[in-house]
Amino acid sequence: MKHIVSGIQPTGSINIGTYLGSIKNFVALQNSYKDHHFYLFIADLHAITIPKDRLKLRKMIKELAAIYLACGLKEERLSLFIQSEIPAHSQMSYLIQCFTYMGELERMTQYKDKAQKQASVSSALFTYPTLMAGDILLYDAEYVPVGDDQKQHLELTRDIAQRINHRFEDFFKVPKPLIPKVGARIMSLADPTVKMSKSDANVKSRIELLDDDNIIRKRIMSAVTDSEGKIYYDKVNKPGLANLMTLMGAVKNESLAAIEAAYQDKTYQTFKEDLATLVIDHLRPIKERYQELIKSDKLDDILEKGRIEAEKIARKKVMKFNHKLGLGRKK
Ligand code: AQP
Repeated sequence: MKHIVSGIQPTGSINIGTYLGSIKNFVALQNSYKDHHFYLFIADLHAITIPKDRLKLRKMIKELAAIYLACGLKEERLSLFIQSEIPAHSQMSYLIQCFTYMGELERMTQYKDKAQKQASVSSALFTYPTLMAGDILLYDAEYVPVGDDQKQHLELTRDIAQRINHRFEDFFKVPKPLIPKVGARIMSLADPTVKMSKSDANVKSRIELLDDDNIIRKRIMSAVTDSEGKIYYDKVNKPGLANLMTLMGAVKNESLAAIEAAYQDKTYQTFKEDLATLVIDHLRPIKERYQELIKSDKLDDILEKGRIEAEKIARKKVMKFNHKLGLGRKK
């Protein structure tokens, strides 16, 4: 059985950017990659590379677990687990650091962006890509579905895997990225030059999956556009409108050309009203399923089953790697 691996950080309530860039894609992949098993995790170790409030983090971990399932992932084809509950992730990250160069980590654009926003930068933020590489390589993933912004980290993972394989004869499977064609990068509604993020201080920058309908409509109606008043896709000169068109395309599974054709004679107001209705209708069943899941014991059972399944694979892989490296005692 081949494996697909991915994770999301519980750094805040899940927004429509993360949903369209990753979770919606996972659901589609579960339907098209029927012979693959999914290892999906809640990346809580990644989340603490920037300090987090303890109680809020715990709440977000549970919320994210429920969101994954509420979005339509089938539990029977999935091991859903919490990263920190599998010690092999931290162990593998350290081993991988021994094969990663400072220069490689210094080139990571996400590190540079995030470090800029911090008064003091933890070394874990710097080595974050080695934790991510370990997350993937532990499970010998065939594919890793990621948004556009994680592409660089995945390329580094591939480089490290190839470097280790060169020394230890194909020890790791070299993973391939799966990047969605539309929705790979949803931008902030308040500033379309930056990515929509869970931790953006401006709540108007995003739509959260659990937002009330009236908030969703308000956010879309007040999203930044331009004064030209004509609907066509131009990412450079009309980034706000281009972002909303991308949003519509990703929710509807429709091409930008089709959206352009449907709205060429319409106003921004009509377009935004239609987009708001579309998003509200799309999120309604997700919110309903979420409310059922968050109250039930089922969620804990699924996370425990996922922990046991993931632990089995990950522990074996890290032990094997320890052995290859000559660590510990020979058994
Ligand atoms: N705006 C987005 N558009 C498309 N895809 C996105 N992803 C995140 N934001 C968008 C994709 O979702 C996956 C999980 O991301 P993550 O939460 O692990 O990390 P992130 O990219 O750092 O997300 P945030 O929201 O920006 O987190 P904070 O604010 O905590 O830094 C990834 O595949 C990502 O590409």
